[in-house]
Amino acid sequence: MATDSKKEMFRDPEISTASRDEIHSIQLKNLKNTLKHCYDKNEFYKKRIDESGLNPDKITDVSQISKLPFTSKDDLRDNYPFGLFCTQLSQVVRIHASSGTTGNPTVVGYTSEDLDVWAACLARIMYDTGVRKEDIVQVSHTFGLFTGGFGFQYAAEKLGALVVPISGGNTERQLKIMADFKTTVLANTPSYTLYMAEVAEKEGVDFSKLHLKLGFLGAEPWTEPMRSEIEKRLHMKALNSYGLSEVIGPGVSCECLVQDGLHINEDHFLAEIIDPDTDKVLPYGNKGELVFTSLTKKAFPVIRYRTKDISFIYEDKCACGKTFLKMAKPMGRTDDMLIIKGVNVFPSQIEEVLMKVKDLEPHYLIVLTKENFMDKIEVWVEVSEGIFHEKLMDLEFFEKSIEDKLYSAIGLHIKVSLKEPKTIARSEGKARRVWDRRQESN
Ligand code: DLL
Repeated sequence: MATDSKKEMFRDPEISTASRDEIHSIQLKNLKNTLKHCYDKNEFYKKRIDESGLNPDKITDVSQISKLPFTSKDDLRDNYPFGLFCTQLSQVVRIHASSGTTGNPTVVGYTSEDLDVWAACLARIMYDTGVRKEDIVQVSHTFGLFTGGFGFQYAAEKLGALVVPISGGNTERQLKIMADFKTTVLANTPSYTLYMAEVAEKEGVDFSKLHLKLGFLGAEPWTEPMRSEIEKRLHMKALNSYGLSEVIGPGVSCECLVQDGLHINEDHFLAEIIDPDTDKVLPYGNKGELVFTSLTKKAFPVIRYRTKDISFIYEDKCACGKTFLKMAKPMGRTDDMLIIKGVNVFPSQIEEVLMKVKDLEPHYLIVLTKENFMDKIEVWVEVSEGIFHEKLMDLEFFEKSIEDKLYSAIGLHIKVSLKEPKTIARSEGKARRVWDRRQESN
């Protein structure tokens, strides 16, 4: 990764290192424009803004946005497919959508200007972590209605890198291309990245002999122990990249090389944290639900979109020089939270414990069932090669010791069931960590 003195169009260090006052004034200007645009172009938003009594022209501080109601996934579904678009459909050049398990998918649209903004957001992140036009970027996120593939494709192209749009799946081929093309940067989900490591070991591919330096990993929650495992096995630095289709896709926020919190692209996205139960805005540093307002999109702006992702936001004098607010890596989603016997549990808390135990593989599944009308939680987790064939007694002892660790971290008895290596389904995209079988049980 070489240095590049030429000023590129996505390079605007004067914004990402500006004073907080300057950032606020950029946000204020962009917020007013966005609200006016939504008001003029969309009946749904016009009604909402009228009802709130807020006059976009009279806003003097971005915090006044709290007068406006939230936009929820249900609002998007109720207006399926194009009801919340704020431009003519003829100006929309791209659609993405998020699947969702029930009901209509949520559909998002981009004008060609929006696509430029999106690419610039992510290109800036990549550039600031050292990615240059000499790099070879392998995009193993899927291409399609999911934003991961195209998001990284256009961003990496914008900074002039060579992009390999391989998409997800066919892991042996991924590894061959990684070796043959001398891939230096990987865009992927963390779970699929780990699977790549597993296949590489089976195929005799040695990552220390490949050229990977940096991975932008995201689209699902992951933990610090998982990061260490990925960095160790793939011989690269792994950065957490966050985004969601409703807000733009990847490029909303990402870690810098300091790897301590994700800088939010604040000139494009206004972040708030709210208490998901009371809907009240929380001061910086408090954990709650992330809410985003887009500040520069035209086809599909969102006002106070409730992400259901749990995090906290904070100011930090980051060693990288950026002054953008940071968000902590998302710990899970309000709708991921399991309530078992009155205890709130997030899959990521279970992962955190499992990943610190020696001789366990980073492949697990949380299985929920019902017994006598009571919820039962069990975690299946693979043990390392070799261990499984040791005496059964030892395995039982091992299971019990993990159950104790889970109990002391979470305060809940979670049954542990050790599984043979490579028996839990792998993902080539976002991993599914919970198998809810409660409807099947009594
Ligand atoms: O996952 C966009 C993306 C693509 C982000 C590639 C990063 C890399 P959706 O499919 O709409 O968009 O899913 C969005 O995924 O609300 C979070 O719950 C989760 N998510 C995304 N990034 C992270 C992350 C893309 N770094 C939903 N950590 C979000 C935890 C994440 N969860």
